[in-house]
Amino acid sequence: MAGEYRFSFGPWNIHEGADPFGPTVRRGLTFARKLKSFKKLGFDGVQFHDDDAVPNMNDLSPKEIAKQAKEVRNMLKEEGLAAEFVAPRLWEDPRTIDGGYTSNDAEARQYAKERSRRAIDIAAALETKLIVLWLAREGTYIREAKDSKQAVDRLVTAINDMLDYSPDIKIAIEPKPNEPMDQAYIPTTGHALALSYVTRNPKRVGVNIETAHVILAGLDPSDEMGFALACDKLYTVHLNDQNGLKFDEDKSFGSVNLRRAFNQVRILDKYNYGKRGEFVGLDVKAMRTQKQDVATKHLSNSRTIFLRLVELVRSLNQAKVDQLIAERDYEELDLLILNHLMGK
Ligand code: 3MF
Ligand code: MG
Repeated sequence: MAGEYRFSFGPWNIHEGADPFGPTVRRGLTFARKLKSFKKLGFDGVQFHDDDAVPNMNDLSPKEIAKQAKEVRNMLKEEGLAAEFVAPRLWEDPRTIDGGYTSNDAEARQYAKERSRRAIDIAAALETKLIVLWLAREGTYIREAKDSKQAVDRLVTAINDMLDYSPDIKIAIEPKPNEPMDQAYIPTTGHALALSYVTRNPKRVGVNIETAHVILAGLDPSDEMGFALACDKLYTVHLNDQNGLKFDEDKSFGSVNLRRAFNQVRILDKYNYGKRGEFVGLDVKAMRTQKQDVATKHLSNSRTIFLRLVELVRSLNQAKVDQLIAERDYEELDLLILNHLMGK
């Protein structure tokens, strides 16, 4: 069963444990060292920010960027790994303090456009067609700072530019309702898919659904996945977990609410997610308390839980489920699911 699914994570998921209130608590590992751990942990795919692949890209010409990215592609090949996607990291540069695509400053918007094109070049060099857009700073801290209609028009312009720049790529928007901004312009799957339909080529614009982001929006992750599947737009997922409405926690998959995790796996497995090459992507963070030599368990554990939940999904007595639905006895169905999750 493990072989039916291919798993991915990003190098930022192995990290030093700094948080807004305290410094790093673990040694940093080089990108090359991190790459060595993918296969050992049971992963075949690597998610990239553009500058994970080419760290100093702002100082390089497009040609130099492509050359460095090709070296990374060779490193991946040596490890037997594939790049899953490249995401332009538009939230760290001083020019994008007020956002990239939706900034009020035309120079910042120009930078965001150029940077996105370079991310697409990097994706080509890494041999992936998927671009993820986490629209981190495309929002506001106060309502009056930007014009919301104009902001969405600008997002469409930016996405159209990327689609025109490369006929090969597909774009997966990763919605998130808040953090770092107070209000993000594309907070949910519904917003992302509506945005897709006003771009030049809706067939190439879909979503990356992250469990924690959906929970922060007060919605159900498996329902959001079902929505995207119905629109044939679930290009990838960022599985993790989230304990209520607080900062984005990126906890291990299933660690807060096993039933919620079960239902995500259930909808994915039912509708053959992965059969067209989609990865089961994780976006999980090790707890700050975790010691150096055991600071990748959040990754292997999340993968293990996913696979155990696949078993549970497939061993659920579906005939019984159907019967209880027909009888409209949802109390009994509730108990059936809870018992099943408890191994009874
Ligand atoms: C933020 C995120 C990001 C994105 C990543 C890829 C750091 O909440 O989830 O992870 O997933 O940047 O776009
Ligand atoms: Mg994410």
